[in-house]
Amino acid sequence: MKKILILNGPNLNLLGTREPALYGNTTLPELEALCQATASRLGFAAECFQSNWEGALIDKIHDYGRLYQAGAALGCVFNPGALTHTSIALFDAIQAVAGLPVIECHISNVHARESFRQHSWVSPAAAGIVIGFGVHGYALAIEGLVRKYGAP
Ligand code: CA2
Repeated sequence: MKKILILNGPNLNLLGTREPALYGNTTLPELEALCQATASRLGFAAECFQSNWEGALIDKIHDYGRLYQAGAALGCVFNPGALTHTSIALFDAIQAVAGLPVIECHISNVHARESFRQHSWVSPAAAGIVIGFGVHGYALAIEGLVRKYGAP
C-alpha cells in the first residue's frame, strides 16, 4: 500500500492544548488518527511525523523523495507552521525531491491574520494548498492528493 506523509512543523505538537480560538480543540494525536482514517478509507497508509526542528523536516522530505522515486509513496500533506514564512531551505527541499507532490496545509486562514503570515516560501513548490478549514483541512488535502495523483 502506497504511503502518504503527514508532516507537521514547529509547535503543532501543542495543538488542542492552547489557543483553541485559532487552532481548535483537536490534539495532534487526534489529528493524526483523522489522517490515518482518511488515508486508509482511500486505500493509502498515512505516516505521521511532527518536529520542531527544520532539519528533521527536511530529512523527512528527502526520505519521501526516495520513497516516491521507488513508487512507494503518493505524496505529502505539510503544515510547516511558522517556517512557512521564513524557510527557503524547506522550499529547496521540496524542489529537490523532484516530483513528490506536497500539499501545503494551514489550519487557520493565514491571509486573514498578521501581514508576516501572508507570504509563504513553501507555496511556489507546493502541488496544492488548503488553508483555513481547521484540522479538517488535512482530510481535504489527503482527498485532493488522491484525486489528483492517486489514480490506479
Ligand atoms: O494555521 C496554521 O496551520 C499555521 O501553519 C500554524 C502556525 C503559524 O505560525 C502559521 O502562520 C499558520 C503555528 C503553529 C502553532 O501551533 C500551535 C497550536 C496550539 C497552540 C499554540 C501553537
